[in-house]
Amino acid sequence: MKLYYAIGACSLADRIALAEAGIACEFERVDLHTRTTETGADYAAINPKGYVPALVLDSGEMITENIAILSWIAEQSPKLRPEGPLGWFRLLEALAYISTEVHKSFHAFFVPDVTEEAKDKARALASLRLEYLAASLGDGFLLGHDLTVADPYLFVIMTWARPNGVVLPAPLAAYFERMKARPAVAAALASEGLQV
Ligand SMILES: N[C@@H](CCC(=O)N[C@@H](CS)C(=O)NCC(=O)O)C(=O)O
Repeated sequence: MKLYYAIGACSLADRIALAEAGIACEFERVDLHTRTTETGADYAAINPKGYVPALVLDSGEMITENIAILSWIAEQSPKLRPEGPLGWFRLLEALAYISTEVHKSFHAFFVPDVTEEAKDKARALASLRLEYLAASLGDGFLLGHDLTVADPYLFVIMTWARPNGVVLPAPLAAYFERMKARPAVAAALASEGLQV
């Protein structure tokens, strides 16, 4: 199995989730500017979408999109999804919110030629989206007492907050530290040479 990733990108969520699940995986870095991989391969030929993440399974089949990859990991490792009759749907609900509302609210910080005014608007929207999560967060994880695959995704987006002037609400700042202290998270950060 191989995960195509870029340093510090949302693909880090999949790397962390794979580590939490104990799933062995190879990793191949993608340069998102040149769209080539560290082995010199043309990434667009591997994943026509051109962006990371992409997970190539041992069967050779490829899964793209964080929601799909993280759901696949949760299927392999049921401890990483919430229990109960609505557990699966609570997970999809959280992943969809993180992807389409939280992740997307950071878009302005990663594209060229964005005005400061537009970035200010993005900061306000990102704060609003994070406030919603902070309001229901206890002293555990996003969906309760146990970590699920939604947590690494939220964590990675929070690593983008401070460098872009988005202030984390207090409950999320504490949660960020709890996540950082997990061995799988620390190992994944170290693998990409990141200090957050
Ligand atoms: N819809 C995709 C979005 C993934 C995404 O935004 N990837 C970013 C890195 S976090 C990327 O590769 N951007 C480069 C590009 O779009 O060209 C998903 O949820 O997996």
